[in-house]
Amino acid sequence: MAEKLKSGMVAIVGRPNVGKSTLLNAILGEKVSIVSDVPQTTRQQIRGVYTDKRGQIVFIDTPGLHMGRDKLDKYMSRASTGSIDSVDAIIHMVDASEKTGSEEQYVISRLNKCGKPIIVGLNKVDITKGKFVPEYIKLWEETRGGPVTEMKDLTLLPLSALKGNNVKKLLDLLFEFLPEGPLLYPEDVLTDFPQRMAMADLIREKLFMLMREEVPHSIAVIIESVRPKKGKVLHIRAVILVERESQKEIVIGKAGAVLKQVGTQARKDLEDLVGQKVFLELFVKTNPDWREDYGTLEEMGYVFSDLP
Ligand SMILES: Nc1nc2c(ncn2[C@@H]2O[C@H](COP(=O)(O)OP(=O)(O)OP(=O)(O)O)[C@@H](O)[C@H]2O)c(=O)[nH]1
Ligand SMILES: [Mg+2]
Repeated sequence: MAEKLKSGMVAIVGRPNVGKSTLLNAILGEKVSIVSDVPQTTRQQIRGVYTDKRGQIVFIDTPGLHMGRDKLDKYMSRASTGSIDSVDAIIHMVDASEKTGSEEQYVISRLNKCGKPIIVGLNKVDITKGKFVPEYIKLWEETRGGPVTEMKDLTLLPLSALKGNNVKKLLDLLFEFLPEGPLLYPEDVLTDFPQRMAMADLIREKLFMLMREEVPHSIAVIIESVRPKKGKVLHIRAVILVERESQKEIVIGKAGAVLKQVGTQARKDLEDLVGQKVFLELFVKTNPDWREDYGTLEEMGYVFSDLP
């Protein structure tokens, strides 16, 4: 007789920029969550569904935990810690090529007493062969007051989300922890992230890749309209919000050069997403308070009432 199916939810949490979204994409073999080298790239929970003959794992990619103060920061923090209570297991992602910091301590303090199986994903071992792994182990040991080898709920796993190293092993471990249960989503579902938000995020990813310094955190994208144009072309109209006039100039670039590059790169990804030709129209507007403005945040798709 075939073994019973297993299923459950797994949250991927950690500080910004450690590779959480890269891991989700590596597991799914498709780009579901945007990735950039700018911290705080992911701004909300993104579910990715992995299915094989053993069953199904619903992964929740979360915003990197950090200590910001405005409404968007608070939303991001709730989207991250709020996921901890509703899952069967947790992947605590760390960047083992970088030193630990106060943010790491904060993450561990949130995870410490959650009572769920935790896999510590020691990521980016492809860069410095996990130079700082002992620091992360020490942090957990200090928090718990004992050796990691005696922590039954904690498993350490070196990873390279970028190269895909140990991703299969991670899935094996998770299927061991998960309870028996039916598929939670139809077999062919990859994500439940609303398509408009996925579109906005793809455009934001290109902006993050091209912008430097503090500009990315001042950027948001709203999809204003999506409608079929003549033939098989999909017409997408998007507004890029920035906080200051000076940022507007940077985003547009000399003679529109930056905006043009964003448009070209984003259009390719959007065409992959929707499976048809796309005509992309981009506008840049200034709104100094968007990170604090519920109305604007809701227009972007952030649903505050969905969070605990
Ligand atoms: N060398 C190396 N780079 C990686 C690895 N995993 C992720 N990265 C890079 O690290 C950067 C951040 O990756 P993300 O997946 O966006 O990180 P994140 O944890 O989702 O970040 P936030 O959404 O900002 O919290 C990107 O430039 C990735 O290409 C890895 O295993 N090795
Ligand atoms: Mg991310």
